[in-house]
Amino acid sequence: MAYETILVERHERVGLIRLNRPQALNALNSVLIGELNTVLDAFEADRGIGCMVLTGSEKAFAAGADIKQMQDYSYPETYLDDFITSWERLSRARKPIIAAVAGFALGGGCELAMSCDFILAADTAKFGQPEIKLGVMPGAGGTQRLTRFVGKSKAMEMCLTGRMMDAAEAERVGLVSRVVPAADLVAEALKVAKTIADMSLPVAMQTKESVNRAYETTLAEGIRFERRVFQSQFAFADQKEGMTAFIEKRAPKFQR
Ligand code: CO8
Repeated sequence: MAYETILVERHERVGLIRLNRPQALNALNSVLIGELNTVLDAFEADRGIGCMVLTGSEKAFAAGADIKQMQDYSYPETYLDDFITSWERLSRARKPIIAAVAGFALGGGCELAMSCDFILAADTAKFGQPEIKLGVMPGAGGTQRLTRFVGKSKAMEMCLTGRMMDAAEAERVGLVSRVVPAADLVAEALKVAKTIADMSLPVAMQTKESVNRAYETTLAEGIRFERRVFQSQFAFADQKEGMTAFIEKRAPKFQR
């Protein structure tokens, strides 16, 4: 299927989604979010996909929500249209999804990247929540997710001044998992995604769910949740296969 604002590729068990509005530095409009959500639904329903990668162009992951679309929005419209709620589909993805960020990830673009499970950055990446310069504040999770990633002091400074953070700073403060040369970004993201896609799919999904619990509950509740899920994994054939393969010194063949 052809889309107007994204490009979609399959690399064996990895689904690759490229944001593709080059004329607007991949600014996120409602068509793009709708198309992204359609592809996420399709990849999630597809047993042949074990991991996803979301990326942009060399110049921009996404330079934010589309300012030209938002400019004339009224408060009743934002409320009645439930503006932004459709963006939550990404954070509800059950399968692992990696953000591969080169260039600008600003405003809603930074929020979109933070809604993925982890961020792999090119050395050209620049992150920021510049909404305050437009007379608004982050509205798709920026004040909450950035604070959890980098702590109060740095998040407060970024949101109050709108300054950008480069890739080295983003790695130092834990916003991104790793920085790689820009030319290698997508290949490296696909390689990491393949590693994940080759694991047991239900175990990878449960691992993601469990790590996310760390953000949503107390430590004691999170530990209890983890233990119950871990115990239940002894019902999977993949547990027998994984441990047997180790003992037999061979690669495991997980069911999908
Ligand atoms: N929206 C719409 N168009 C954009 C956006 C954007 N966010 N960013 C860039 N563009 C367009 C420019 O208008 C320009 O178009 P044209 O050629 O027609 O004038 C084209 O992309 C290229 O941009 P520039 O010429 O500005 O390129 P530069 O390399 O000079 O600058 C920057 C790059 C620094 C990234 C600059 O474009 C910029 O500052 N962009 C805006 C960044 C920003 O403020 N982002 C936050 C937006 S608000 C937001 O994301 C709120 C999210 C809350 C949730 C929203 C839910 C929908």
